[in-house]
Amino acid sequence: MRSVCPHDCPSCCSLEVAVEDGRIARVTGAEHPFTQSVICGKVREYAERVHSPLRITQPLRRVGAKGEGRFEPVSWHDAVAEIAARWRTIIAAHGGEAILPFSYAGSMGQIQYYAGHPLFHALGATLLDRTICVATAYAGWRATVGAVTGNDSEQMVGADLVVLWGINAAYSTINVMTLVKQARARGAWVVTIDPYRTPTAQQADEHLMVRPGTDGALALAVMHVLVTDKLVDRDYIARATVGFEPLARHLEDWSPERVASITGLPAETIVAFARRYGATRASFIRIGIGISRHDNGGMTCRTLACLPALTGAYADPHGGALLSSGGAAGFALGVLERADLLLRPVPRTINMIQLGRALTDPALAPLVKALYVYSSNPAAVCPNQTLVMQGLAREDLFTVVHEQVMTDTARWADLVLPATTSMEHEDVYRSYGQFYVQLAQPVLPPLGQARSNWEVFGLLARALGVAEAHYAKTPEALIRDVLARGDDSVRAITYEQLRAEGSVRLNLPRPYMPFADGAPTSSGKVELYSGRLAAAGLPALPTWTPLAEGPANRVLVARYPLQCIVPPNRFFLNSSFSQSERLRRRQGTPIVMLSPADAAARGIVDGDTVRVESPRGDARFSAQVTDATRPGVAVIEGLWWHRFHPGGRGINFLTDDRVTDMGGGPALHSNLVEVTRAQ
Ligand SMILES: Nc1nc2c(c(=O)[nH]1)N[C@H]1C(S)=C(S)[C@@H](COP(=O)(O)OP(=O)(O)OC[C@H]3O[C@@H](n4cnc5c(=O)[nH]c(N)nc54)[C@H](O)[C@@H]3O)O[C@H]1N2
Ligand SMILES: Nc1nc2c(c(=O)[nH]1)N[C@H]1C(S)=C(S)[C@@H](COP(=O)(O)OP(=O)(O)OC[C@H]3O[C@@H](n4cnc5c(=O)[nH]c(N)nc54)[C@H](O)[C@@H]3O)O[C@H]1N2
Ligand SMILES: [Mo]
Repeated sequence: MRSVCPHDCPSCCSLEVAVEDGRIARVTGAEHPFTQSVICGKVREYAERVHSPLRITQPLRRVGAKGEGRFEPVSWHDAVAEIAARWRTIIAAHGGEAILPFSYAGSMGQIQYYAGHPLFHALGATLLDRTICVATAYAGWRATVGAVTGNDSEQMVGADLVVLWGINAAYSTINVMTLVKQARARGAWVVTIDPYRTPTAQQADEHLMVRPGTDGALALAVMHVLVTDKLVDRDYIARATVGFEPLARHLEDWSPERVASITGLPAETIVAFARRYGATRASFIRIGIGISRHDNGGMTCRTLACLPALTGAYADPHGGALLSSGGAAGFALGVLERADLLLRPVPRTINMIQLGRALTDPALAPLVKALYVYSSNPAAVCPNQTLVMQGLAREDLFTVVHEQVMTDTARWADLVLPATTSMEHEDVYRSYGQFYVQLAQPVLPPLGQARSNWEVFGLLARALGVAEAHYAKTPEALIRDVLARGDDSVRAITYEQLRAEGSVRLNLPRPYMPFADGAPTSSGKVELYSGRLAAAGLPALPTWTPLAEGPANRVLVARYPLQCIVPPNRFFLNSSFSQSERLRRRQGTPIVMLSPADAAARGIVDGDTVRVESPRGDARFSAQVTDATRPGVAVIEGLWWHRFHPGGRGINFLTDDRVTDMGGGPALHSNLVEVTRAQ
C-alpha cells in the first residue's frame, strides 16, 4: 500500500508499505519522480517504530514523582475530563495565556500539524512562535527574493556545477544525492561547503572546509571576484535586480585575501571557486537549513541568495538555487489554522526555543500553568536543556503530552495520551524540498487506543465547548478546502486525484524558474539592496558579521576555545528514532569529532570518554579523533534522548536559547566549548 513519510525532512518520500497479519512487514521507497525508490535507513526500519516496545497504546496518568516515569492507565473519557477541568480552573484563575501549547513538525501532515491551533485560539492560550527550524533561513531568503521558493532541484541533473552549501544531503535528504549523482555522471563538477567532511563532502569533487559561520564572507568574496573579473550577467542584473551599484562598491571591501583569514580557506581556493562559478551559468546551489543555525544565519542565507542573480543562473533551466520549496505553493492553510478564532486582544507570543525560560521566569505574567505538548520532544530538541528540565520539573505545572512513544518529555507529564502514527491516520503532505503534494490513507487501524492529533483536539474542544463547529469537519473535508481555496499551483488538484494517484505535482511551470525575470519582493526584483532590511535596522546590503559566540568573542574563547557545531546524524531524525534500539546500535554512541591537533593538545586519544562544556552546561561523549574536522572545530552529530545519553544529559545542555539575527530562530551551531578527558 502507498503511504508518505511524515517526518520533518525536505524529501517527503513516497512509500510502499507491506502489511502482513496487521503489522507492517516492510517499508520501501515508491517509484516516484523525486523519491526514485530510494529511502533512508531510518524509514526502512519503520516497522520497528510503529510496533516499538516504547509505543504508548493507552492514556496514562502519573502516579510517581514528576519525571519518574511511573503511570497508571486511565480511560480516554477520564483523561479528557481531567484536562478540561484543570484548564477551566487555570483559565478562571490566571486567564487563557497561562496555557502554553508546544508543538513542532513531528508529523508534516498538515491536518495533524495544525490540529491544535483552532482550539488554542478559541481558549485564548499563549501563541507559540514555531522558530526552531527554518525561521531564520526563511527570513534571510525572503529578504533577497521575497518568497521561500527556488529552482526545482530535479533540474540540477542538467547542471554543469552543483554546489551543496551547508547541507549534508547524504544524511538529511538523500534523494538530493540521487540527483547529484545523476548530474555528476553527466559531467557536473560538485562542490560541498561544510566545516567538516560529511559523507556528502566525500562524494563531491571538491570540499571547501570553511570555519563555521563564515559563509557570508565567502559569498561576498565570490561576488567580489565575479565583479572584478567581469563574470556578471549584465542583462539579468538590469532586468531582474535592484541595488547592483551600491553592492559592487560594498564588495570592494571583501577581497579574497581578507576573506581567507575569516574562512580559513586559501585566497587562491576562493578565487578558483569564484571563477568556476562565474564561468558556469548552469550552476545549481542547494543550500541547507544548517547554514542558518548561527548568530548571523539570516544574513548568510540572504547573501547566498544574491549569487545566482549576479551570474543570471536563476534564469537558467538547470541553474539557480534552492533553500526550500516550502513557499512554492499557496495552500489555503488558513482553513486549518483558523486565525479568525483568535480572541481579542490577541494573546502574547512565546518563542519555542525559549521554552525553558518561559517555564522558569518568575517575572512572566501570567506564569505558564499548563503545558500541552504534541508532535515534538522538547526535552531533547530545545536548546538550554538545563532550564527546560527545571521547567518540566515544576510541581505546579500541569503537563499533558500527546505522543507515539514514551519520550523523555512524556516521562515528565501528568497525563500521557497515545498518538497514532502516519500509518494509522489520513493526512495531506506538502514538502519543503520538492514539488509534489501527497495524500496518505491509513494502512493500519490505530494501535491500541491511539488517536490522532485531530481526534484528540476534537474531544477537547467538545469537552470545553469551544470551536466545536471546526472540529465537526472531517479531515477529508478540510483537505478538499485546503486545495480548492489555494492558489493556481494547487486549486486544480482534487482530493479524488490525490486518492487515486497518491502524489500529484504542483501546477507550476517546467522548468520552474521563479526568479527568471525578477522576484516577488516589494520592488518586484531580486533585492541586492533591501530597503526592508534597512527599515528593520539591519544592513541593507549583504554583509558578514562575526558570530556572537565565535572566535571573535575573546572573553569566551579564553575559557571555551573550540567552535562546536551540532548537525543531524544518520540514523535519527532530530530526536525521533532515538527510541529504536536497532538504530541506536547502528549509530553507536554519542560522539564528538576532534581534529588530531586539538585532541593531542588535550591529551585525548580516539575512544576516550570526554566532557564537553559550554557556557550553558556539560555533557559526556566518546572522542573521535579525525581529520574530517579542522583544528578549532568540534562536531557533535545527532540528538540522543537524555536517557540514552551517557551521563543522562544530551547535546542541548550545551546549546543556547539566544536568537539569531533574523526570524527568531536558534543559533544552535554557534557554540564555544572546551573538551577535557572525563575523570
Ligand atoms: N538523518 C537525518 N535527517 C534529517 C534530520 C535529522 O536529524 N537526521 N533532520 C531533518 C530536519 S528537521 C531538517 S531541518 C533538515 C536539516 O538538514 P540540512 O538542511 O542539511 O541542515 P543540517 O543537516 O542541519 O546542516 C547541514 C550541514 O550544515 C553544516 N554546517 C553547520 N554550520 C555550518 C556553516 O557555518 N557553514 C556551512 N557551510 N555549513 C555548516 C553542518 O556541518 C551539516 O553538515 O534535515 C532533515 N533530515
Ligand atoms: N542540537 C540540535 N538540536 C536541534 C537540531 C539540531 O540539528 N541539533 N535540529 C532542530 C530542528 S531542525 C528541528 S526541526 C527540531 C525538531 O524538534 P521536534 O519537532 O521536537 O522533532 P523530533 O525530535 O523528531 O520529535 C517529534 C516528536 O513528535 C512525535 N510525533 C510524530 N508524529 C506525531 C503525531 O502525529 N502526533 C503527535 N502527538 N506526536 C507525533 C514523535 O514521536 C517525536 O517524539 O529540533 C531542533 N533541535
Ligand atoms: Mo528542522
